[in-house]
Amino acid sequence: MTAATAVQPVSEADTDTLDRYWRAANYLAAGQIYLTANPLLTEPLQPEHIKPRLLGHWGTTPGLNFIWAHLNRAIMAHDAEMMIVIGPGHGGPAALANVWLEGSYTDTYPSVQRDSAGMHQLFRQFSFPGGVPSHVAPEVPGSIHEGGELGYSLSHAHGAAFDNPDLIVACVVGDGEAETGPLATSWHSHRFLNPAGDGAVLPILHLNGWKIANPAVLARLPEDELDALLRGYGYEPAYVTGSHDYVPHLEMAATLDTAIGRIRGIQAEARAGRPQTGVRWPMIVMRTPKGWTGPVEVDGLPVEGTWRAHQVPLAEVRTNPAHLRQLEEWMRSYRPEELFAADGSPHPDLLAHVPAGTRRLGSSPHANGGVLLRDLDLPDFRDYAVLVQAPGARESEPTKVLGTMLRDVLRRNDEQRNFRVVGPDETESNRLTAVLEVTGKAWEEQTLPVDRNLAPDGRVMEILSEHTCQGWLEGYLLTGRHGWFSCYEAFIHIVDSMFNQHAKWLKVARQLPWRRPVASLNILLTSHVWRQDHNGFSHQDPGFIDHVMNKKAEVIRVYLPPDANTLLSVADHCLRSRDYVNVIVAGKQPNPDWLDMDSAILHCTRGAGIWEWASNDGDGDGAEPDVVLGCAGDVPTLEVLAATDILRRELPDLRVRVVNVVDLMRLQPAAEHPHGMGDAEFNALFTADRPVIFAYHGYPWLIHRLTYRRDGHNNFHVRGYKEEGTTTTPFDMVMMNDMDRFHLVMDVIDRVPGLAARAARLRQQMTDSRSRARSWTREHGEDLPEVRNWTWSSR
Ligand SMILES: Cc1ncc(C[n+]2csc(CCOP(=O)(O)OP(=O)(O)O)c2C)c(N)n1
Repeated sequence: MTAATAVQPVSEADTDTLDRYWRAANYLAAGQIYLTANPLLTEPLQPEHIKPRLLGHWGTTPGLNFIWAHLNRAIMAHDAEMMIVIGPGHGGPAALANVWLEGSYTDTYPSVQRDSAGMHQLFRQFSFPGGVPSHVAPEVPGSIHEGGELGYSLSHAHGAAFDNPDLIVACVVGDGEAETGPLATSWHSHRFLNPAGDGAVLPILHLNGWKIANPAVLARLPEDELDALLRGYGYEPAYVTGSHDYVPHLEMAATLDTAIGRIRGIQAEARAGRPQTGVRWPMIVMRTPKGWTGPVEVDGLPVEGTWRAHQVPLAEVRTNPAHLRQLEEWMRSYRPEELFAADGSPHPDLLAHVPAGTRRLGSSPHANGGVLLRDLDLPDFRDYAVLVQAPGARESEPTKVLGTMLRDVLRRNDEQRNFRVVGPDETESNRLTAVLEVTGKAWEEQTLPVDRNLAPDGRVMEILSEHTCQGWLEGYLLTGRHGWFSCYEAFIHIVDSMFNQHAKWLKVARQLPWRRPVASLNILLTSHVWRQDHNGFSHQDPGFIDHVMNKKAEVIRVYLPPDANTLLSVADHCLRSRDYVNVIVAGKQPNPDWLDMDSAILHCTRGAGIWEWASNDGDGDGAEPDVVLGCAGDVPTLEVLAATDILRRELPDLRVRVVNVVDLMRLQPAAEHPHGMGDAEFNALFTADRPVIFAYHGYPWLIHRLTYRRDGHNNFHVRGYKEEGTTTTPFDMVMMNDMDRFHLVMDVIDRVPGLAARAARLRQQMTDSRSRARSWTREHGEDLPEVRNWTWSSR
């Protein structure tokens, strides 16, 4: 990176070039929205040249084109490496126009050349069946941010900037987008951005005044109030204002020059060992009309500079000759004959400020992060194994054990700086504390003597905004790095919608051969539904798994490791995987260690399997089980084993098979999910005709949803979380939801044919045990000793 250098101010000739480029981009954007033929307007516009369905968003587009044109110049003038994140990603026509003009589009899609045939194709395919989406979707080179769901631009931009010291990420924030919760909190992201080791983000707040139908709040604030707000967020705002009559090329160029100079100045100081607190990063507030340069009025109503410009300013072009005429006048106002040669290629002079090769915004390798992805240097996860001499003989805290492995992942990859751990203030609460032995928690603001583990270059990132955590990590992953997100299970729902968007992105990206695979998004859910001693009902919701299950099977994985060694094995697998969202649910409380490491690896490789040591079916004589006890999740596994213990003691003739499921997707049919089991295997495991009592970590109907096509589905009886909870003991919690060992035994008695009469006394004992366990908690404030101290006794 070059240090702050004096840059030639732009000349009038430069602004003329920039303006020609801008006009070309605006022309190409309008053409995409409207035209299906006659792209260069070589003949008068006819209704048959117009698309039958007019789709797309014009309003934000000319402003985006203006920004892109100026970023190009700044990249060249400052020899800068830049990337663009477009918050109002509905402005797809702008991104497509620019990547076509700069040649990135043709490099990515050689069938769309920079000539009239290519322009025709560019126009026709936009928002057209079988063509390309109207947004800055994965199909658009140079993008890591769809923008369809507003709010995530700044957090994505910061994720891209972390550990990319030479990169400046220009981030366009819509003034409507700025009203969203995620965006509002993400202004603080720079407080976690280290000028020495990270790149920079240059926010460009696009005050075009309107959303779909309403004014945007920030656009209507008195200037001093807006300025105070942005300064309060820690920025040094600079203002660029344009209007119908005035295009502020000179101001924009000078403002970008100052901003980049300032960024480099801040970085130079920090990199020279003179870090400062309270750094004020530059940002630009660009106030220009919505639908700038488009129709001023349509049918006597104002359009340019109003909400009416948001989508398609002229709606009836095919049927209304006045609209058709107006469109032609509008498009000809850009003087395409001055911008494009007869063969449709852009005149080389208007590309004078367009950078070359990978400096083009549409060709940034950071925006196709898989090309930069380096494998993590992973330790051997077996080295962190807990010793298991007999199943359940010892306990450990699974996430604490995992923390030691993650610590070493951080340590081993410290030099390549491509792994971060994010979480909303919970890394220690989630018992991943060991990671802090090798790094700090990122923090650029003031510190107090009482603070612990804060460090400007910390690789653990904590902000109490699940949105920002998720956005940072998505930006980090999509630019070719790796990470780990740990979150309280109930509050991961805060990012349901962000998860949706990321899963959609992955689904589409996987179908684009030029987008290289990126590291998976690993989400560890802990402090889960069954262990809420401190908090209770508000902190109980295992429904994220149900939500995740709605997404395309090829990008979704859900793991429920029952103990520490299986968690280690699952984590290793997830850290090596690509292009998935891996959801791992694991407890942080002391939990029996069931499997030694070799068995854990075998079990995780199978994904679901019979726990021979717990089962007594097939003992010697190969007889079939009378009942299958299924379990998925650490607490359900504990309860199933405790129930098995009772059954084997009290009903020794009953043949019980215990099946544990660690990879939830194994339950699905093979046709539905790549991990799905074939029917023969499923029947062998669960039988086609024996009762299956299944204890599941989350809401019970998910297991039904996953198994409804199986032969034995009618025999599946699932216990899980029934939305009952409060601040109470662990066992009371499972009893409240009828997933306790006593209830599972009752379920077995009720479901195994012939057992009801034979085991009536045991059933009654179980009811009594539940009552006793409940009264004990009321009297003593803790669980019954026989429950608390229960351990698996192998027989
Ligand atoms: C979270 C979310 N809520 C609602 C919408 C619907 N929507 C699409 S564009 C838009 C207005 C956006 O305004 P702004 O961010 O200022 O963009 P611009 O005016 O530049 O188009 C809205 C509300 C959305 N895309 N995402």
